[in-house]
Amino acid sequence: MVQKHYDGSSIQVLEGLQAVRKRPGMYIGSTDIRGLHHLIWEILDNAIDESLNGYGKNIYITIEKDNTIEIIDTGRGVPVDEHKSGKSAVEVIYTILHAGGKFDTDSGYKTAGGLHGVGASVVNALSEYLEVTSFKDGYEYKIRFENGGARVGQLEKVGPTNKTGTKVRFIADQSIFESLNYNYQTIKARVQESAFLLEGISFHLKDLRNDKHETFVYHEGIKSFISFLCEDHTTIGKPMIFRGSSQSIGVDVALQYTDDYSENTYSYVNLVRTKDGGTHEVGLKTAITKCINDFARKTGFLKEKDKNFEGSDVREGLTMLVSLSIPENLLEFEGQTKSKLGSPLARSAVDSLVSEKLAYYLEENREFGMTLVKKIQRAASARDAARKAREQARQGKKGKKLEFELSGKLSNAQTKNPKINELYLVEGDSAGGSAKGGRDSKFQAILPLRGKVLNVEKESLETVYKNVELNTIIHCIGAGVGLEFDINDANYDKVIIMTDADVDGSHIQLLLLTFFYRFMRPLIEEGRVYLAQPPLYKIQNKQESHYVYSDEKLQEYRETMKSYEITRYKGLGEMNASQLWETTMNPETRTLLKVTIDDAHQISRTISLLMGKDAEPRKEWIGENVDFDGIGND
Ligand code: 28G
Repeated sequence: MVQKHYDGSSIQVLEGLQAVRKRPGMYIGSTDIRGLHHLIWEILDNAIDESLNGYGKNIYITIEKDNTIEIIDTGRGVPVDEHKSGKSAVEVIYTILHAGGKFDTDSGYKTAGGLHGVGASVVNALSEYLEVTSFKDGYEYKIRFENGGARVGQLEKVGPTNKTGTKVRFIADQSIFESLNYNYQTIKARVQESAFLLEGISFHLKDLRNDKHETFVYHEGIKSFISFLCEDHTTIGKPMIFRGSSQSIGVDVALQYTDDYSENTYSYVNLVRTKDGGTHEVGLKTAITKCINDFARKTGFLKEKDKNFEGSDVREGLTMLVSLSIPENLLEFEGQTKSKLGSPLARSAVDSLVSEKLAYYLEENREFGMTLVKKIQRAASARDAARKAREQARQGKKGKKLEFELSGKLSNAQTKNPKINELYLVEGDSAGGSAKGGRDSKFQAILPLRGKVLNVEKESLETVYKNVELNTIIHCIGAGVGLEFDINDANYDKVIIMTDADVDGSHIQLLLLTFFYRFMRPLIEEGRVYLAQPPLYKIQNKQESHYVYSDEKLQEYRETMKSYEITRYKGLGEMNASQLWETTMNPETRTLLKVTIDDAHQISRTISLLMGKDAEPRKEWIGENVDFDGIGND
């Protein structure tokens, strides 16, 4: 590896850390839990960069009881040599904001941090304290900052060591962040994803708040990743792994068919997820469709008069993973969040690699190829049937007579203001009755759900489009469904799922969320899907009475109130109309949880797992993964 000469002077001095503290959102997006996790990603990305450059095979991440985050890599140690300003390199890195992200990497590949990285100094600016220890060239060095990046003492040469690497410890600043309550699942998902993409690097994750620890290391990289993504699904054939490079773009592709109806794409550029896709995904999908059609014709399955299979038929049940490494000079991103790849060369690189290797694979595995073509043929016929059913559903949207049955009866709002109106989806007729009685009928609409909600992850499109319960919801929201969904036509500003606080209730929540995720995704993306929060208890004595929404709060009241009586609400039906209004529906006093799906792949992967008979993992998962961050009187 060619090493550039480093004297610490190339780092540009731009602005003080004070600017970061004044407007943290500009640097890390927000000061909620998402922004909080950003601090970890920032430091972790630096550790990952170092190991990607070939230095260090282990990375340690620890969440401590006092919310200290400790990250250690076993690389070369962050440089401590003196900069011409008189500051050490490590101090410069941790106190000076860098223009356009981070310093160059050794290899010319801007990696993880290079894409969204704002630099370690931003983390320092937003920390109560931050300590960096560098184990470098035989010595241990340490520097400490407090209160948003003010150095405390000097860079200290602690003494000799035979270790090499970097250790960073920090506590996020309480006065800046809404909470320091790190989510283990969020961190785990990110760490595990990095471990898949960084074949052979071990990630040791520890949570000292509850003595959890896990190590992630995968020696088969994306092959392990795709198997993991499909592990709870019935696979068809083996994972197909294609690897190569063209025009200095490294391409890694993994494909796995399952008997599911949905398709999933995971694309990465220099280890960062490109959730809005881009040219690499286009190249991949074009190549797959082309190869399969070629194969179907070559084998005589498709005759001359037959039409080609469409991409969506070819991709039914297909999970696709594509990971590129692109040198910095070829990187182009698009879109508001810069998470869509624009590089034209990425398209041709992926297309040519997959075209060549998939054609060869099908040739070598003819029997599998034939099974696949038959499956795709079935998908194509089902698509025709679904199209007919969907046209019916769309007629509903345009207000024509419906040719299918609607389930419950919508009690609509009196005004028609899509900017303020709310649709409550309520579990069961009896709770539906109370909700109707209690609501503010000016802007709140109630739709009681009667039947079971379909698990859309398990059913064909045709079944979904014919399902009475879902059709009723589609019809009420009025914005179409699937490809035709147009959020501008939605009749409601908020869709609020209101279920009992029990296992069945959480099951219904999950099924509805799955449906919205698969068929009305913009509704979730725009933060318009909510979960109502009915109280779990009422505690009262002669002096006072309170509705209680959590077990912790109940415990608090128990400790402060003298004699009391507790009512446990098992279901919505146990509250009368005015209680339901007061506790759960009144915008002045209610708590709504906004559903934001942080990690779409986690949801789609987890849903089938959770739909089993075991209720515990499901409840736990909802608690930990659906981001309940829109608390309060929105
Ligand atoms: C533990 C948590 C976070 C890091 C290093 C190692 C070097 C380095 C980091 O250099 C400046 C600019 C481009 C090379 C590089 C050490 C070369 C020689 C490094 C980390 C120099 C920064 N010796 N390890 N930065 N580059 N780990 N972990 O931050 O040319 S940052």
